[in-house]
Amino acid sequence: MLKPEVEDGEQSLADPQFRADVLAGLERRPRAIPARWFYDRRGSELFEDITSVPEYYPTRTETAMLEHVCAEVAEVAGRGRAVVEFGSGSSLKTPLLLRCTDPSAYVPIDISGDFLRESSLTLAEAFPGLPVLPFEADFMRPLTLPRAVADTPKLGFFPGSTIGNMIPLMAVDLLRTMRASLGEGAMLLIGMDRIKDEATLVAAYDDAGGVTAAFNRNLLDRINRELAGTIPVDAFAHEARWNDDRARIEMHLVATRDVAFTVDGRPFAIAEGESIHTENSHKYGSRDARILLRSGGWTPIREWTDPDGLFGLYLAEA
Ligand code: AVI
Repeated sequence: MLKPEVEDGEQSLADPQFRADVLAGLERRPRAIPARWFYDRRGSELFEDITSVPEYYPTRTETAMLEHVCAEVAEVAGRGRAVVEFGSGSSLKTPLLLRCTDPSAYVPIDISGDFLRESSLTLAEAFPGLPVLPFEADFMRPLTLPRAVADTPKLGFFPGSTIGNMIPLMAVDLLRTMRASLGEGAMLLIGMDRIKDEATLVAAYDDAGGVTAAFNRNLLDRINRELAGTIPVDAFAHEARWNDDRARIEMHLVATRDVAFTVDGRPFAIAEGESIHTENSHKYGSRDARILLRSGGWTPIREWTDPDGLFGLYLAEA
């Protein structure tokens, strides 16, 4: 997804889907740009930084949980499955799972080939003898997995509560797609962040050090870089809001003054106080998570949470 920077006046070389999503998103009301566009190189680095800020509990909580529940996952799922990780990214939680499930192969799937290649090499070194079969693909679409694992039962792995970044309708679609991609007899280990008090949730998405704010505003920098935009980034404030009706944290970029700018030559005006909605992060209680899984064609068979009930891990079977 990395694209060269564009000089003023040069024709933009950006991803056509990025251009289409940004222009349509700025045009519509309320204005909204899909969160997937956060993740250029800088955005991916900033996300890695977020995972270690004190307020952002999901990553460290889920990682600690994995260490504890892994043996039980192995017991229920059985050894020798092919572990298929959806959106493997930098795969930091993966070794924890691979160590105890004794897989026959590891198939990391990611849309970003750069990340995928780097993390696959690291894992292959850490697990000599384990076939690591990186698969550059968009896991939102049905996939035919590598032939080497065609006849092996799969254990899908979808940590990080990434499912929460989709509206429930899309989340259900994705679960169904995963079921189809993983095939007969598959199991799925999935992480979902839980509903909790508003202050903890808002702080996790608006840390005092401003890392999440930088992550959010990097989207505007990216638009300026790749779509010849003239957005005055300093005129937008990061805001994290808890939407109780929809059980989700929303991230917004709110104009702190009236602004006018162009993107790809198209003019836009945003009034003070108006926002661009940039991300949803849905939270699921235990029942909600089980209903979601069942709606997506999966039967939940085990679930775990941490001592503070912050995060949920679910093991389900197809
Ligand atoms: C990737 N995803 C699960 C993160 C989340 O918590 O929704 C993205 C994120 N956005 C702001 N902080 C983290």
